[in-house]
Formats: sequence, structure tokens, C-alpha cells
Amino acid sequence: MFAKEDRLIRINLYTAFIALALGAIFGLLQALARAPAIKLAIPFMDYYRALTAHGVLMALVFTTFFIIGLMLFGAIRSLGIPLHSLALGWLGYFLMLVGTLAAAVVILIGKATVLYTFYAPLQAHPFFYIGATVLVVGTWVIAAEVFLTYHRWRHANPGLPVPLMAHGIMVTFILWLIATFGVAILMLAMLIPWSLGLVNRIDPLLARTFFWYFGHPLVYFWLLPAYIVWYTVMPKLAGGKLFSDTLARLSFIMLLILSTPVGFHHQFMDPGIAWGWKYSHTITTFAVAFPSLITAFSVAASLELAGRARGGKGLLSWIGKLPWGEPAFAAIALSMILFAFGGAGGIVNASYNLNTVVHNTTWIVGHFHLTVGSAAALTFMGSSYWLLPAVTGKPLRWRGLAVAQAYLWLIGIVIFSTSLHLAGVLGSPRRTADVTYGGSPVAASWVPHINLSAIGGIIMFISIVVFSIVALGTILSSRRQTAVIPLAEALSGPGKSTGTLDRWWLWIGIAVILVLMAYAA
Ligand code: HAS
Repeated sequence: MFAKEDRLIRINLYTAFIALALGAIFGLLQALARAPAIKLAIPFMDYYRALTAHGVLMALVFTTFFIIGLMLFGAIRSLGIPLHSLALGWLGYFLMLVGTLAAAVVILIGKATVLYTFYAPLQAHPFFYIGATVLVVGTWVIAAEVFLTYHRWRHANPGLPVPLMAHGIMVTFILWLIATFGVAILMLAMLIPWSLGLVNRIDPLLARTFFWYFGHPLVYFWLLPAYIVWYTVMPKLAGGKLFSDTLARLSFIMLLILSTPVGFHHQFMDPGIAWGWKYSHTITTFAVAFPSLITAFSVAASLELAGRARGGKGLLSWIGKLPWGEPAFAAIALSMILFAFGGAGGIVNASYNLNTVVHNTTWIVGHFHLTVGSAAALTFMGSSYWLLPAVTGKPLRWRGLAVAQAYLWLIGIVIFSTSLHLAGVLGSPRRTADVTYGGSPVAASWVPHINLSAIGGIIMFISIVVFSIVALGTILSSRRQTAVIPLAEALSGPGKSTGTLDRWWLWIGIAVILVLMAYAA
């Protein structure tokens, strides 16, 4: 029924997989170059260029293309109608691809070594900024596609609650539009004119503020698709039902309104921002952790229901009854467990006094490999194990390898992230090529941890190689099989009619008011 749409979805997913594989190579090179025990000389480029390529490929390219593929799949399957216009979908894809290639070329030739945060006054070739802008415009075209498709569904189904998956997808794209407003101003009004030489001055603090206006909701643009899978697919993979549809909607809406007015928590240590603003962003930062706490409760309750339905008894023995040998379930469940630690680290980061200790140290690198690198990336890899069969019509190949991939990621990331957290507390700065600081005795305390992190990095690399083998084996397989899409039913909710949580304009209005209060008041 959706054969033409599935082609578009497949190409988005395959592009994401290529970015993941290339990003993993740069990740491995970095881990080996940074470890004093190995000190690998990266071929053809220095550490910072490799770091930029790794960050951009993983954090911006892999995530964006995968999310677009997953969201398009979820939109049409949950609404039960084809896309509004396939041409719009392809236009969005090609814009994203052209933008990515432009930025990638200038990074690889060493003209855009500005890391994935591209802070001024580090300056890149104009093609980097223009490419990134075209990539974002491509995502706006896809957002328009999703909104138009939703509009058609709504027209045909007045008064009905939006299916939960589509609800989460709408929230993801609305949040994305609000977030990318900040990066659009940063690019068009500041970085592009500056890189073209049209203006010769730039205000680094203002540029960072616009970056983090965008950068924090960006992390929820990564997280929301993972949450959509945790709520709408995981209960089914576990063999149970979603605990509460309404709680899921509530957490999506809370993320929508609270994700943007928090950017200053990335700038606690920046001079030039009054303490009152930093304090107000601290409050909203703690508030935005609430939907994640709701998620922890609801998803754990759904899994407990499944575990008990499988015969689990007692306080915790239901956990052992869950299908830990199933590739998609194992990867996604492990990503949840890792996120519990990543989220706790986020609370540390958000506490001003503790932030003074961990800011700009490898602790932060440990934090974001548990969050975007596990809650999001491992969920995306796990989701590929049911998504690829659904969009290719082929069974998943080498299921045992796929299960091993998930556990390898767990082992690798635990070693990698724990050692970086520990090194960070000892004061090891992030984004430095020479970890030893020329043999400084202070640096000697964190060197063993950095060496250990390289072992974690190697295991994570192997995990991505195994993932790539399974994905490629499935894509190239000649076997055919009709896949069942694992969409969960809810134990409770939604009601029969559209509730307040489906009223988009109300929540968009509140989100915009909060943004104005946090940044423009
Ligand atoms: Fe963060 C820095 C605070 C969440 C990503 N964060 C970063 C950076 C990245 C990032 C990339 O306040 C570095 C940026 C850079 O390069 O400079 N972060 C938070 C807080 C949260 C948080 C309070 N971060 C995320 C998520 C990310 C992400 C999500 C990506 C996807 N972060 C910060 C701060 C900084 C920061 C400061 C700046 C630091 C600095 O100084 O530079 C919260 O939203 C976290 C809430 C989450 C929880 C966990 C809930 C647990 C769940 C798991 C459930 C598990 C179950 C187990 C059910 C409270 C939902 C299942 C059971 C079974 C048996 C299977």
C-alpha cells in the first residue's frame, strides 16, 4: 500500500547508515589518537578535523536522516494514509543530501574545523554554513509534508484523537521548527555574512546564545523519536500493552513547551549573561526532566505488565522474563537503562555549582554518549531491526549477531562513558588533542581513564561494524517476508474525542510565550 513512500523512507535510512559507518571510523580514530598509551597519528588529518567529522556525521547527519525516515514511516502507518505529496518528500531529501555533501567536503579538506557546535570566532568556509542551512531547509520541507498529511487525516477524521505515534511525530516537528528558528537567525544574520566577508565582526556570546537556543531542543529532537518508539513499539516488542496513552501524550507536550527555554544551562560558565537569566533557565531545565521521569515510570510499568504476562512474579523477577534475546527489544531496553544514568548525569550538569566542576571536561562527553549516543543511537539501531524488514519486505538477517551488537554497545559504552565521567571529575578537559598536557603531573591522574576509554571506543566501533553487517545483509538479502509492524495497544486512553493534549495551537502558543519570556523579555 505504501510502496512508493517506503522507497523514500529506505533512502533516508540508508543515508543515515552510511553516515553512522563513516562517523564510527572517525570515532575510532579519535579514541585511539587521544589515548596516551596508543597515540595514533590520524592519517591525512589532525585530531580536530577528525573530531569535527565525527561530531557532524553522528550528531547531525546520522540522527537527522534516521529520524526523518522513522517519522515518515510512523506518520503514514499510524494515520493510515499516504504522504500528501511524494515530490515534497523527495525534495526535502535532496536538499538535506546536497547540504550535507557541501558541509562534508569542506570539513574533509580542512576548511571547516569548527567542531559540531561551530562556535564563533572559529570560522569555517561559507559552504559549511550554507550546507548546514540547506540541510535544515530540507527538514522544513519534510515537516511541511508531515503537517499536510496530518491535515488531510484530520479533515477526514474530525473529532477523533490523533493516533499516539502521529501525536509524537507532530510534537517532534513542531519542536524542530521552533528550535531551528534560532539556528536560521544564527546562520543567515551572523555566520554566513561573516564567513563571506560581508561583515568583519561577530559577537561570540550572541552567536553561542543563538546556538544553544537551537542546541538544547535539538537534543529533544533526538530523544523524542526514541520516546515515540519506547511508548508505541516497545510494549508490543515486550509482549504487553502501553500503560497509559494519556501519560505518553502529556510527556510529549511537556517536552514541546519546555525544551527551548533552557539554553543557558549550556552557558552557565559564560560571562556576560546575568545570573537571574541563568537561574530562570535552571528552573525550566529541572522542569524538562519531568517528562523523562514520567516516561521512566510509564515505560517501566508497561514492561512490568509484559513481564508479568509472561509469567514473571515477585518484585523484580518479571525483568528476567522479558525477551532479552530478541534483537530489537534488547537494543532498545539497553538504551533505556543507559539513559537512566545519562539522565542522572544531566541533572548534575544542570546544577550550577556542580556544573562549575564538570563543564568543558570529558564528563560532558560521557554524558552525551549515554544520551544521544545510547538513548537515541542505540534505540535507532534497535528500531532498524523491525523497521528494515517493514520497509524492505525482507526478514532480518543474522539475528544472533544483531543481539550481540546490542550487548557489545552496552559493554563498550559502559567502559567508555564511565572512564570519561571519572576523568572529567579529575579535571580532564574535553576537545584536546594532547591529553597529557606535555607530561603535566595533574594530567597523570586522568591518563589511565582516557586509556581505558579507548578500549570502550574500540568495542563500540565493533558494535557498529556488526550493526552494518546485519543491516547490509538484510538489505541485500533475496528472501522475502511480510513484516508485522509492532504497534502497541494502550491499557488506558485515549478517550473517544480530541482532548486538550491534541490542541496544537494551544501548546504552540504556550511554547512561544515561554520562549519569549526566557529570551526576549
Ligand atoms: Fe544533556 C550537555 C543537562 C538530557 C545531550 N547534553 C549535553 C550535551 C549533549 C547533551 C550533546 O544542564 C553536550 C553539548 C556540548 O557539546 O557542549 N541533559 C541535561 C538534562 C537532561 C539532559 C537536565 N542531554 C539530554 C539528552 C540528550 C542530551 C536527552 C540527547 C539526546 N546536558 C545538560 C546540561 C549540559 C548538557 C546542563 C551542559 C553541560 C555543560 O556544562 O556543557 C534531562 O533531560 C535528563 C532527564 C532524564 C532523566 C532520566 C529518565 C530515565 C529514563 C529511562 C527509563 C529507564 C527504564 C528502564 C524505564 C531524568 C526515561 C527500563 C527497565 C528495563 C528493565 C528495561
